[in-house]
Amino acid sequence: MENFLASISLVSKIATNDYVGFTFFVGCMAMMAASAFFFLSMNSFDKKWRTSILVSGLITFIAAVHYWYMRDYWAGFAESPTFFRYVDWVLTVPLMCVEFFLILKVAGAKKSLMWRLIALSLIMLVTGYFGEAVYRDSAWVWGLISGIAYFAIVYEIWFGTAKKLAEEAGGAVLSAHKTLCWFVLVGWAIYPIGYMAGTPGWYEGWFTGLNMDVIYNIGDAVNKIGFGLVIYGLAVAKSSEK
Ligand SMILES: *C/C=C(C)/C=C/C=C(C)/C=C/C1=C(C)CCCC1(C)C
Repeated sequence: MENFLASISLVSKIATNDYVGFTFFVGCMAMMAASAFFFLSMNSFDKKWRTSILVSGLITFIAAVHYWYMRDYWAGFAESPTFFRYVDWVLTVPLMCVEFFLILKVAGAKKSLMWRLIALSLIMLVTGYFGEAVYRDSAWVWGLISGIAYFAIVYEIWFGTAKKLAEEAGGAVLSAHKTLCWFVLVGWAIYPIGYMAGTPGWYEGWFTGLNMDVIYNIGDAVNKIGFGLVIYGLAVAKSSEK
């Protein structure tokens, strides 16, 4: 009877040492709370900033929905939900590139900057998926290609056109841009660590004891919610200027 109830139950147990299950659960809740926060605060800002806050909310909302599924998937199969993970990223990381464009629009950012960042992010993620899910035996090669695309993004925002535009805009836009640059350099660097912890390769043993999903879950919380809060802070600063 008990087994029967367990098999039809909508809730699974989470063991006290199941850090993956725990971080999926908390991650899901945090993404939901962040989405409610961004959406509900939208109307208190000037029209110009509402789109940026909306995109912040969409990023955490899309993640919340994927975390809902990933939490369930992990509870049911005790396997990494790699497919859902990458679908989430393919939708949310390009939106983070859109955020860079939106805040730099005041300085005359062109759509080509946005599309360049989006294209690089898609190369980074699709090659990462190949290494993690399809061609695991050559994971390091795919990881390397992905890493090159990642550094191209870092270069563009730290030293390229995006940087010049941020300098032209100055003030709060420049300082928000700088903080976002740090998120991409340090916060996004969490992901290749997770990748190396979870795929076979010559780097095996570097990160033993670390779990790929736990690392990805921490990375997502830091980057998606943190990124959104930087944009929120910028909108607050800009709306109180006048
Ligand atoms: C909200 C999700 C975010 C910000 C995801 C970012 C993901 C990355 C920066 C992933 C990067 C990777 C590499 C640089 C090399 C190895 C493969 C990846 C895809 C894990």
